[in-house]
Amino acid sequence: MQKIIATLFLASLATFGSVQLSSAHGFKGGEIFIDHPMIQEAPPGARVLGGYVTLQNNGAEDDRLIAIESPAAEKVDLHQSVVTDGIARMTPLSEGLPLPAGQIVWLGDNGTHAMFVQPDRRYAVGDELPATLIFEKAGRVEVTFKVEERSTELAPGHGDHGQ
Ligand SMILES: [Cu+2]
Repeated sequence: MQKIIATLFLASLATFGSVQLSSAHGFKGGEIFIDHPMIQEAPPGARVLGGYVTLQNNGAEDDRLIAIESPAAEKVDLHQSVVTDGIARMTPLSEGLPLPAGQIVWLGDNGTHAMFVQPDRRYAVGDELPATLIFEKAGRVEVTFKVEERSTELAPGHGDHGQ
């Protein structure tokens, strides 16, 4: 289960403070506040892009991110990278990402990420990708992922995946 994570979230803000400030953007779907959906810039020809987003459940009921769709990619998977003996492996988040009532969850914690497979073109820093987040209760919410500079803090080993 995902651990929630005020502390890690704050740590990430510290790490990416300037980026966060310069490109903060948020969306709202029902009781879910969707903060700062971002994608890490990848080298030309990359077949996958890693996406990250902060999800704040302000409601009284638990919810769940069950899927992401994007017209800019062949498909989007929810993944978790687990590093075992120095080798990163991807496992699907088959139950989605749980969003307990009153909690902030970062898709990005513990190696979790959205994987945009086969993007339709190269996306560079500053570009935007449209996507729809699909929640169990809050339903479908349209958002925009912004492309930012790559950081090794996110999804260890992701660069080795699928390339
Ligand atoms: Cu992945």
